[in-house]
Amino acid sequence: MGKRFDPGVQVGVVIVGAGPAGLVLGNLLLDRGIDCVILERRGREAVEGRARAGFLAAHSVRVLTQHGLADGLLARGHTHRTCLFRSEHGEFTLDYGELGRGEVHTVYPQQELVRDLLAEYLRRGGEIRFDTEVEEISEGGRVRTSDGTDVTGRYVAGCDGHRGVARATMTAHGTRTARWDHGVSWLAVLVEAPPSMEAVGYALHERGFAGHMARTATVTRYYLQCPRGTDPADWSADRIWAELETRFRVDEFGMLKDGPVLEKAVVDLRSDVLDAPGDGRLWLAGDAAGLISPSAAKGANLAVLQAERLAQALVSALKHADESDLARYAADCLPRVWRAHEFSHWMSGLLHGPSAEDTENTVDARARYGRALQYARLDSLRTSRAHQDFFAENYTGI
Ligand code: RFL
Repeated sequence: MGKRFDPGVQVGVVIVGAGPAGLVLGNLLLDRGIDCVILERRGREAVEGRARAGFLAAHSVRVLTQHGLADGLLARGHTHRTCLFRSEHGEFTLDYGELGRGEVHTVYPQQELVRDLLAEYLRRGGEIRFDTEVEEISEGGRVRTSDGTDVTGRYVAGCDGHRGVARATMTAHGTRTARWDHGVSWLAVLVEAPPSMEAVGYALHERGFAGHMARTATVTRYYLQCPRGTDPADWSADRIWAELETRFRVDEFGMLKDGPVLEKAVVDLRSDVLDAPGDGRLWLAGDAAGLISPSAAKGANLAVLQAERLAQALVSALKHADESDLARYAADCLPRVWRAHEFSHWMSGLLHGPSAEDTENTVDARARYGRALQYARLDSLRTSRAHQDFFAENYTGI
């Protein structure tokens, strides 16, 4: 793909992984005349077909626009400005576009963004090798791949997700990880049906959380909180729709628009952040540097933020032999990363209430306490303008 890569030559940056982080980084480096190669373990079709995120924060849209990467999302994405909370106490809608900093989301499926970024990367003359798994990253920037070739980079950018080799390399060298297990899982479902509401829908229910997120005019994402260890195969389409209807209280609020289930997968809600997202020749961005639970839809947005910062730092290092931006990369990103985690963590508490472990307790005082806190949070959000502004700022911000 692209011009033939010569394994004997040292490149400026070897990028591991062609997700949002790797592809944004690659595009920004090419734009500044830095040579790079992306090594991706999957095939092109798999990379372009992986449906995950959909909500882009205003900051991400600004970065992508500024670097000529937003044509697709500006043409085909649509803005989203309201979210709705439904519970046994009724429902209310927050027009977050009118609150906080007045920012909105752009809804654009991650696989379409990845497709656009890849097309642009190739148009800019970038090299990418699909079906090439990185097995080892050595000191000195040498990267060993599954086909036995070594590729050496002046720098290596680990953009290979939270189970990737880049993170394993950092932790093997003593980098510590701060980690939180939210103790719940979501059955993440994509259905071929138009959105049922204009807003993002959050349903709080004693049977667990349910979520509704628009993707396109014909595809909608739903989430159902489920116990750890749930097998998606146990969830037939009928069971999924029945549970969504119960948790969204359709008897009271009206039916959901149903349709065939296209995809279902279980996501365990876990978050972690590496103390140091890089050192020496190896620098990490996106999920490789930290995984964030999907409660507040921040993951892809953090990936864009970090890729942009890392690109700037690598350009200074490679063009001006100045590594001070690289040295500052962690300090530059981590406060914003932690703000996103703090908000995501709060959202997780709002959406989930007590864990299954608590509700199964015979003495369920802890469960009742957790449930009451959940509703106190919701009530504060429903009634306090100050809280609503704070929510909106964090919900759309990065
Ligand atoms: P990715 O997207 O995981 O890409 C990593 C790439 O690296 C490749 N790779 C390797 N390649 C070579 N050698 C190896 N050894 C390799 N190991 C891995 C992989 O094949 C892959 O192509 O990481 P990146 O770029 O950091 O991007 C992160 C985002 O994908 C992720 O944070 C978001 O999808 C999270 N997320 C959401 N984020 C949002 O901002 N808004 C959302 O609405 C949102 N919804 C979601 C989400 C994540 C979800 N799941 C499935 C966890 C909804 C869901 C259901």
